[in-house]
Amino acid sequence: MCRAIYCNFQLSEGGEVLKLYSEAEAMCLDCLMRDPLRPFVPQYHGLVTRGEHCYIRLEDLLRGLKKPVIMDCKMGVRTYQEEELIKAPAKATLRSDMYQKMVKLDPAALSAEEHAQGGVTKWRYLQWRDTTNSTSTLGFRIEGIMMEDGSIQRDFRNIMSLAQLTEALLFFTRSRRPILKAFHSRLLALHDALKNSPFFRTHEVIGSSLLFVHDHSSRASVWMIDFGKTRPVPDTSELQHDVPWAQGSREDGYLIGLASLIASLSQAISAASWPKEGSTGEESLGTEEG
Ligand code: I3P
Repeated sequence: MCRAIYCNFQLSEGGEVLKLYSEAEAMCLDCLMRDPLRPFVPQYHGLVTRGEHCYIRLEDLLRGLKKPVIMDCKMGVRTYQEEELIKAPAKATLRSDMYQKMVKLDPAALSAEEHAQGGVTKWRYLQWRDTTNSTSTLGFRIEGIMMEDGSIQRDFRNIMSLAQLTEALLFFTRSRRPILKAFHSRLLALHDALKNSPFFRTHEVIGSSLLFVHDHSSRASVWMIDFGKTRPVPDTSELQHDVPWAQGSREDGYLIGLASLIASLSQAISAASWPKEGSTGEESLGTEEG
């Protein structure tokens, strides 16, 4: 989440957010400003140069919020582009950092050859990563949650089941029903907008997140962010986004993730209505519920 929200961002003088320029992302944002999805993405104000770098000028989604709590959900059944997959065998740069992350979580997932090399390709890592959490099965994963005090909780990144995701949503919202309901309505509206969006029909949306934000005053919203790995499909093609991916189809499973999120929010709303005896709704997360 830190990568997505702050690490390559700077605050500009006008209260806008500056994000390091990417041609692919700028093209997507330009297109989105003329699409039914516009109300769901940060407003794009063009480019600006600061020193040696060029930046994308974006609406600050946190403006006016007091001590916001933020959750970043990375959408889709995969987080690598098909072009990464095609290039992978040819451009076999080995990443020792990614190998180390795999060793730490699941050394048995690595082959003897990979252990001997002490490195894996990025594609190999991303593909493995997508199967160690809810990405490949439920079509999204929680990348992280930023608390009121600015601390970032990443314990959610290996969550696999819908029940665990519901627990995470209850933790994130402190079981506050109005916030859960606001997120639920916003996602239903997003679903309608996606169905009517020419942009969505014609783009493979990879590595893009839904950013959930709320604060003490119960202001709550959800935004689509991060389009650096989103690519247009060839002229005559259109994607469905709600079918499993098969190599060559370019399907991203974005709507599978959205349906899972909506289902999880519905469960959280029911759970928030009937708090367990003695429950504050603020229990710590991390327990598997079945
Ligand atoms: C990172 C995550 C990011 C990926 C990044 C990985 O791993 O998969 O999506 O960036 O690659 O390190 P983790 O989930 O363990 O944090 P991209 O989505 O931009 O490819 P990077 O190290 O090459 O930036």
